[in-house]
Amino acid sequence: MSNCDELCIIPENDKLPNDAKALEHDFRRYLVHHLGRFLGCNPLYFYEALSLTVRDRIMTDWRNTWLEHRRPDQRRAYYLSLEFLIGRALGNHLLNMDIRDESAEAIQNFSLVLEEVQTEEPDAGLGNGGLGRLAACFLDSCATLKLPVLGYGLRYEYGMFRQHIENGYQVEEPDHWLRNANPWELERAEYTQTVHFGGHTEHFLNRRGEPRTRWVDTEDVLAIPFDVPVSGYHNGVVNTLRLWKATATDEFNLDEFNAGSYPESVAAKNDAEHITMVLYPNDSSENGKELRLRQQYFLASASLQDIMRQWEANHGDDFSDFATYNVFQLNDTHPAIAVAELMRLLMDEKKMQWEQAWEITRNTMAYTNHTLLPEALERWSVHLFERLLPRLLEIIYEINARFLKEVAIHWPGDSERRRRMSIIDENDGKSVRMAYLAIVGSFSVNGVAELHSNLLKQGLFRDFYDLWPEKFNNKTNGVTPRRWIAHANPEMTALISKHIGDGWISDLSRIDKLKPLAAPEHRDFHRAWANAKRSNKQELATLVKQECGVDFPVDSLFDVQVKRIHEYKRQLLNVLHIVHLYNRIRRGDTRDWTNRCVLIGGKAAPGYFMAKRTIKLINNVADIINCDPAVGDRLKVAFLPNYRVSSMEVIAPATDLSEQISTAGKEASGTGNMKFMMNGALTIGTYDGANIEILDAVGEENFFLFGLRVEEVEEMRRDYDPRGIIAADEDLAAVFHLLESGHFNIDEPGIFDQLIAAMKDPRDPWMTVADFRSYVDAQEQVSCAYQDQETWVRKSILNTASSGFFSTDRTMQEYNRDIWKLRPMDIHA
Ligand code: T68
Repeated sequence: MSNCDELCIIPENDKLPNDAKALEHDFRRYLVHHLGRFLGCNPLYFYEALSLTVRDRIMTDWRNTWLEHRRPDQRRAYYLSLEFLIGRALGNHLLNMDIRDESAEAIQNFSLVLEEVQTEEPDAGLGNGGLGRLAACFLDSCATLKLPVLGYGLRYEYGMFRQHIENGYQVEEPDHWLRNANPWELERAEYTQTVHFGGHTEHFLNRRGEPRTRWVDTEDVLAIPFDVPVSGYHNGVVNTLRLWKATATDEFNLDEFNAGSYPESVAAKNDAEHITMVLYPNDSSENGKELRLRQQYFLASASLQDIMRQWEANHGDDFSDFATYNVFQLNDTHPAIAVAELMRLLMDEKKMQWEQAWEITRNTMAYTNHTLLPEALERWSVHLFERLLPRLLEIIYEINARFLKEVAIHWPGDSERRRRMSIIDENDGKSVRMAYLAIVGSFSVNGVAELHSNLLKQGLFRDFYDLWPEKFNNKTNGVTPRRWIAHANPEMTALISKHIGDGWISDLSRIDKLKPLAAPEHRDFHRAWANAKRSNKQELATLVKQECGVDFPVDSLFDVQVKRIHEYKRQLLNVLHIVHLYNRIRRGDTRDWTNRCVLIGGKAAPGYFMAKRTIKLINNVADIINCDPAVGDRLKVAFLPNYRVSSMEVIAPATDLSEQISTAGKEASGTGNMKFMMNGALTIGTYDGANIEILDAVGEENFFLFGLRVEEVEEMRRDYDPRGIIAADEDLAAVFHLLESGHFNIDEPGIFDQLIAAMKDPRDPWMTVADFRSYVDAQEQVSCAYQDQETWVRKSILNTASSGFFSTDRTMQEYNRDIWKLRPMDIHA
C-alpha cells in the first residue's frame, strides 16, 4: 500500500455521523453554501442537496472497498455490459446505508417529504429492458454478498428515450438525463484510456526475429471513466460501476489547423464524442450500425486496458498469472469483441506469444446468452470490421482458423460442420458471428433459465455443446429483493418483518417462513396483507389517473402487463382477451362478473412498426371501452406512457395478476415475472422461461398456466391454420369481427390491418391465435378465483413466500460457485 493510500484510509471514528441533526446540518450546507439555493427553489435542488449529503456518507466505505479490491491477492470479476438500467439511486442508498428515517426527519424540518424529494431524481435509463436491469440487480447483489465485482459500461449522454403518447401513437423524445448535475458519479480523469479505430496493420520481425504486428495510422478516442457507487445492504461494502465517456484527443488536424480552418478542425473532434452520445433503443434485434460496433469496441478496449493497468501496478509486466486473478462476464455478445481485444493487448502490447495469450483469454472470458431469437444474434460485416478494426479482424481470422482445425480433428471430413461452426459466416456477404466468437473464446457459456439453457444446447449452439459439453451451464435469473420489495413495498416489508424478522432482506430463502401464515387461521395477518395491497393499489390508481386520465377502482382485479412491446411477448393476445371481455359485456354475458382494470405499458423500438402499431391499438381499444357507458366499472383499460424502472416500483406492489404470456420457447427468462411474484401477484403464464421455475416453486394451484408448450408449438407450426381456429371458436370469431369492423379506428380506417393479418397468417411465428382459447379459459379461472378474496389472499401470500429462489443473491452465488470463484471481501459495517 502506498503512503498516500494509508493517509486516505479514514479511521472508523472519522466516519460522518448519521443522526438526523447531522444530516440536517449537511443538507442545509449543501443547499445554501454549495448549490447556492434556498427554500422556495426548484425541488430538484432538494434532491441534489440530500444526495450529496448521503454521498458523503458513502465515501469512506467506497474508499475502503476499493483498497480491498486492489489487493494483489484478490481475484476479481468484471461484468462487461453495454447496459446498466439503474433507475433511481437515492432511495436505494438510503435503504442500504440504513439512514432512511433519519433523512426523512432531517428534511422534515424544511417541510419536505422524503418520498416527494426522491421523485425528483431522473431514472438512470442506461438500458433497454431485462438485460440491462439484470446487470443492475447483479451489481446490487454482489455488493451485498461482498463479492469483488466491478461493472464496466458506457456513460450514455442520452439514455432510453422518453415515450409520449399522442393520439394513441408512441412519440420518442430524447432523454437528456445528465442535463442537471449527477450527484452519483465521480469523474476520474486520471485513469483516462486511449482507444484506437481505423488505420491499418504492419507486420514485421522484432529484434529476435519473431513476427510482430503494429496497428498504425489510427484515429484515437479518449475514454474518461466516471465511477458510480454500488452500496451493499448494511455491510460497509461499496463496489464500483465504471462508466466510460468518449472524448476527443487533444491532437488537431494540423493541416487544417494551419490552413486557417481552426473551427473546422475543432469541430471534427465531435465525431469522437458521438460514441457515448446515445443508447441504442433496440431490445431484441441487432441493427448492424457502425456506431454500435464503435460503442462495443470502445467499452471492451477501455475496460481491458484499465484492468491491465491495475494489474501492472501490482504485478509489473508479467501477465502469465493474469487468468488466476481476473474473470470477465460478457453480458450477451455486445462486449464479445473483448475476446479479440485481450488477444491484441497481450500480443501486440505485452509481447506475448499466441499460445500463451490464447490460454489466458480462454480462461478469463465467460459468456451469458439472453435470447434465442435469430434476429437478435449479432453479426458484423467483415467489410465494416476491416475498415474500423483491421487488427481485430486479423486476430478473429486466426482464432477461427485454429478453431476450425480443432473441429476438423473432432469431426474428420465433416466440412459441412466446419461451415456451420465457422466464426466467419461465408453466406450472403461475409460476416462475423459474435456468439460463436464468444463461445470459442470463453470457458463458460450460460443461459438465463433452465428451459432456455436446455434449448441453447439442443438448438442454437448444439454443435458447440457436442464439442465442449462442459462449458455449458444454466444460471436462472433473479431480481434484487432490496429494490423490488424492501424499497418498493415498504408496507408489505414492515408486515413481513414483523412476523418473521428482517433477515429475509439479505437472505431471501428465509421468506418461506411466511408459508405457515397463509393457513386459514391467520385471519389478522391476511387482513393486514390485503390492506397493504389495497393501499399500494390506491397509489397505482393515482398514478394511472394522473398519467392516463383513467379511473381504476381499487376493488377491481389489477391485471398488468408491463415490458418491452414485442410480437413474441404477445401484447396482442392480451388485447384479444380485452376485446372478448368487452364483447361479453355488450351482449350482457356478465353473470358473476369480476371487475378488472387492465394496465399495459412498455416501449417499442422506434423502427419496429408492428410494436408501435400495437401501442396504438391498445390505446384505441382503451379509449372506446373506457368511454362506453354500458361498460362502467366492469372493465377499465389503460396504457401507461414511459414505462421505466421507477414506474415498476409503483406497479409491482399494486398488481394482482401478472401477465407472462410469451409464445413458449421465446422468452429466455423474464424478470418482471419475479418482481410481481415477490410482491404477491399471481401469474397467468405460458410454459416459458423462468415462468416454469416460478410454477414449480409456487405450485400449480397458485399459478394460472395456459397455452402450448415448446414441443407443441413446433408440432402445430407444421400445419398451422389460424383462420380455421378463428372460424371454429365463436368468441374468437366475434373478437376478430369487431376488430375488422373498424370499431376501434373509425377515424383512421385500415390502420390495424397489418396487425390483424399477421395473426391470421399461417406463418405467424408467435402463434397468437393458437393460444386464445386456453388463455381465455385461464382468465376465467382468474376471475372466479378473485371472487373468493380469502383464498386469493392466501395464494398471494404463498407467491411471496415461494419467491426465495428468485433473488439475484442466489443467482450471484451460483455464478460465483461455478464460474467466478471469488473469495468474499473481508469488510464489515
Ligand atoms: C432479455 N433480453 C430477455 N435484451 O428477453 C429476457 N438485446 O427474457 C431476460 O429475462 C433478460 O434479457 C435478462 O436475461 C434483453 O433484454 C436486450 O435488452 C437487448 C439489448 C440490445 C440488444 C439486444
